[in-house]
Amino acid sequence: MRTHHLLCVCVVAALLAGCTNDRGSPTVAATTGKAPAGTGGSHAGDFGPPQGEPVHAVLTSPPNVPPPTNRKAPAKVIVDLEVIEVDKEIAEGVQYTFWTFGGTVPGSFIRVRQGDTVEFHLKNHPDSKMPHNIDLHGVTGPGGGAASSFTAPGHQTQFTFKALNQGLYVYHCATAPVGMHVANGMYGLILIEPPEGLTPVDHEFYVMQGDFYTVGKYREKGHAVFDMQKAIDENATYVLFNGAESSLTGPKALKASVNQKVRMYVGNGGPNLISNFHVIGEIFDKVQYEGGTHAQENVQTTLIPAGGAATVEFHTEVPGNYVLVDHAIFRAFNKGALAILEVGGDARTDIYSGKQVDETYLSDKVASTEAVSIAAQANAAGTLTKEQQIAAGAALFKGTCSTCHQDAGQGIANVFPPLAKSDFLMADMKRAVGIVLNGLTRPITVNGANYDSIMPPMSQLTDDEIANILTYVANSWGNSGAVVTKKQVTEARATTKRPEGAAH
Ligand code: HEC
Ligand SMILES: [Cu+2]
Repeated sequence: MRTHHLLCVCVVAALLAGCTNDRGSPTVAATTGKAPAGTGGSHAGDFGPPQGEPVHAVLTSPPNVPPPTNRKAPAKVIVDLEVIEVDKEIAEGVQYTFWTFGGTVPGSFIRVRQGDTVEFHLKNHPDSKMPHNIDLHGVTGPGGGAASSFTAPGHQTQFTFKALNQGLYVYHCATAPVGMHVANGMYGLILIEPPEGLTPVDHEFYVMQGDFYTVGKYREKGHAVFDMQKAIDENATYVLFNGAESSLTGPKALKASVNQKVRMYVGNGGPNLISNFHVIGEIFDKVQYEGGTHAQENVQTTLIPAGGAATVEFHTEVPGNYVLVDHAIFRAFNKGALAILEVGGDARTDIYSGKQVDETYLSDKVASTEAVSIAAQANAAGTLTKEQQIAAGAALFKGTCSTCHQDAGQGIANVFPPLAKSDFLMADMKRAVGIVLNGLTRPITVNGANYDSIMPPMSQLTDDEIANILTYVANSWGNSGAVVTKKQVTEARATTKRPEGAAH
């Protein structure tokens, strides 16, 4: 109805004034009555000198977004941003040294109004090892500020810019080697509101994708180190929302209720990969693609370039878990690009019948992996117990192996052999390590029944994950009680010939 009405307006306007065939024009024409000429770009964004007392920008950590500026005139806005190099978890039991704007990945969210004069203070913490600077894509001037903000550890610099163009912009560090600074997490978003502000919504969230490159494998426990060659080869170890695998899952999931309007400011820091941003089970009512002014409607997946952003909006109808992914789907399930929006409220069976399939679809991604982390720490400290291995193995088994072998290891007759009381398994635990690493394609007999099927190689699991899973299996459902150590798996991995196409 609404669209139809707006189209009529545009048709009338077109007859009278010559309507350009531009995607955003009907709305612009209908709401402002002006010629649909966009926002006039930087020429139209200078509303003169700042008025009133200077204000300090409210900076927020992801996934939070500062409140609207609610200002009607240009102001002088002071931004204080501190660069801090921090050790944090990139995945359960995996530490990484991030370089950050404001202590988080992505960096603090900055929100100003078009026409504001921004006095930018960049501080580099005295404990930093590196000099840093900042290039804001919303700045008109050399290097987007980078040329004026090179800041050594323990120093601070200052530069001022006028925010001429409205939009959602990425900022990032641009100190050599630029790719390394970006890959270590040095990026964030600055929103330059249109002068009239944005329409109110119930929730605003700040989500930013980035790709990470480590010497070790995905989820390999311990302190992961940046891998320059993998970064040059664009061979990401992790692809993440908000800088860590569990930053927006479990207790940290985003939360909303049914019948609410949700707006997400979604950035992509890169350094290399384009995001195919998608929310499983939702349709974006509106996408301001590329962070610009025009909007596309009814979008399933939107492309966000490295060093770009998009504003997506949708309305919630049905309660449940909605999963944010990079729909280049191995990134979601095998590199970490997955986040959850929990929508609470009453069921709407008229819109969606309600059978929940989250559990197997998302496997271990939504389950708590605390036990895995505890086991990894104990392993590093040399204090790992059988009980800790079993607890970690139980968490990992669910979703990884249970999809086929079933939750209680009972298997499915003629298709997936049982692991519970399996004579085949118990006869040779070393062989079992090889099966998990390399898969199995030859006919076997388990407890008198024949199987001639295919188990895919699970070599994406780390050595301690495989050790913990098999220890759990060996100590469950009436099995022998054997223990498999990480060392045994490492040896098996080093000595077995990798089948064609198997990872590592
Ligand atoms: C995609 C389905 C699938 C997944 C996932 C899977 N398996 Fe299997 N597994 C099979 C099939 C099928 C066989 C039998 C292969 C054959 O007939 O050669 C098998 C065989 C086995 C065997 C030897 C037979 C037995 O019952 O003792 C073991 C041990 C085993 N799997 C362990 C695991 C473990 C541990 C995991 C998780 C890390 C796992 N599997 C994940 C399908 C799967
Ligand atoms: Cu830097």
